[in-house]
Amino acid sequence: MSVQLTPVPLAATPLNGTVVLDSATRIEFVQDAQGAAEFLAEYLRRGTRWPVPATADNKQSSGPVIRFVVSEPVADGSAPNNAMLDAGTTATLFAHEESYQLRVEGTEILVAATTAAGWFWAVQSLRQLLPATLETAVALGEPTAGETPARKKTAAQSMAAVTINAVEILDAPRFAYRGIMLDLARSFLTVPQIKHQLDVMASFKFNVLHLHLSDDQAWRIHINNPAPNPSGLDFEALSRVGGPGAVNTPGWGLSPGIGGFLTQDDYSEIVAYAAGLHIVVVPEIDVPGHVNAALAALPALNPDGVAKAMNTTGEVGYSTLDAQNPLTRVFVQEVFAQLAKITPGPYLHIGGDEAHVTSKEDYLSMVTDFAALGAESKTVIGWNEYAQAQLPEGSVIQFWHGDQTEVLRQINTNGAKLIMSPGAGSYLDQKYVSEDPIGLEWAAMGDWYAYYGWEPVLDGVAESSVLGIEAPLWSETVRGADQANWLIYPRAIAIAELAWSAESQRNAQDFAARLGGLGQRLVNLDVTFHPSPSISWNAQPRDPFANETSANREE
Ligand code: TNX
Repeated sequence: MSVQLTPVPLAATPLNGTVVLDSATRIEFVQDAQGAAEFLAEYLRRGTRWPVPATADNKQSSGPVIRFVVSEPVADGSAPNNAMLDAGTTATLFAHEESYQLRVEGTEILVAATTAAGWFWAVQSLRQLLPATLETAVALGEPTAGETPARKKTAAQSMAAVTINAVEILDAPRFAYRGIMLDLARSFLTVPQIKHQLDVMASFKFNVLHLHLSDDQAWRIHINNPAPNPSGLDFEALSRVGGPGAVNTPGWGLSPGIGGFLTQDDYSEIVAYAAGLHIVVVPEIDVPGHVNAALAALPALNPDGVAKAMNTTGEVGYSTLDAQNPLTRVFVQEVFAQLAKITPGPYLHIGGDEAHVTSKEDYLSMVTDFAALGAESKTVIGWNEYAQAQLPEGSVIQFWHGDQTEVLRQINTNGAKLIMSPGAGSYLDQKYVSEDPIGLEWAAMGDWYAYYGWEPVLDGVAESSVLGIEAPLWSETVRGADQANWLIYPRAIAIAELAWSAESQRNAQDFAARLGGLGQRLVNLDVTFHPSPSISWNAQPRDPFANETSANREE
């Protein structure tokens, strides 16, 4: 088997000997690498109880030392030298802003990159070269139940020494966009649960968290009433009326969906925490369909001026905004503007899927307008149906199913970029097997293998038009973080490798062996993964369904 790293790196060359880290281990960093260096220092301190001083100097003194440096430029021949890569590959590799080099040899570990993200991903790789016991959480006697970021825990006792085999790793991602989507609308997750998810995602080099914040059943982000508020729309009713909603029909999930909403401060807290992990948050407000909760909160958006009743079934495709109502665009503009203002990332997701009761003419006119409104401050993303509309140049299309004609037209004539989220192969809400207690089955049931083995570049599309891959977790049947993690892991790890690793390095058998070795790490991170029977796991998770009563289970 190759080096024990997932996603598998572009190149890993075993070197002679080992590096021994102990309580004298220090970290030295160039200024730009401070964030990653301090992340690692804190990680080592908590996992080992060593002091691990981290300083911005470069004394070149003897080890054990972990040195964060700037990658040498390639052109002058002083390129990182690696037997597995020719000079051309090395040059391309090191032109990539997220690339890094990790050299473990003698008494030091060299962490080389040119960007904060590059150093940070190097640290995530280094984590996996260290013992799983450093992933401090449950194993050290402080169960978190998914409530607290696991890496905030501290080891019970000081560790003696850690030995790492000497190795050189050169790495860079295949795709720039590597995401997971959480559907907060059908069932809510709390801020600590979302932060925990971010911690785990970062360890597999995911760099996007897409939050599905509104749907028929609920509205999950507080919107303030603007002052002045000439439309008279009571935006604060969105979270007041729509916040408590969730999928709540027998047969959908083992227990009722969970309500709640994020204040704008909650949202900003998530965004800031994600930024510290080099993860960008993409907020989604789904329009013009999937809007029943908004129509329940704001009567004036309805053609007859009467508020819809909240609807907490799992049905889709029955609601629509009214293209003829002038308040529709006022509503969308205000919501987008407030969300854009608290979103430092470049993207705003405007939905656009399954508007089955919107006439084609109304759909095209609304989505064209909504995309233009979103594009005033961000690059818009929409589900692939929205490719029929007139989109601003360079918009992003998230492909989930159906006809590709309009998608290809937008890519080939309007500079659109693609995010691949095919139902079969990336949807994390689908069951593993039909007996599963939760999950849907409309797209395709399957385990990690089905998520590992597909080609993300569509026929007729250049690889450069594919931004990346996102795996969505829809939550009609998912209750809380443990059940979410059971559906997400290990399949999202397959997606992480598909999104990060070079096609030439991917191998299902090798992946399966590495995956089994991640079991203890996931357990220590308090991730209640699905113990896929085809994998020989080195540890088993606790039961994510333990809190469901047998009455619930029989439903
Ligand atoms: C389709 S995927 C939807 C969601 C559902 C999901 C369930 C997409 C853009 N729309 O509204 O939650 O199927 O798998």
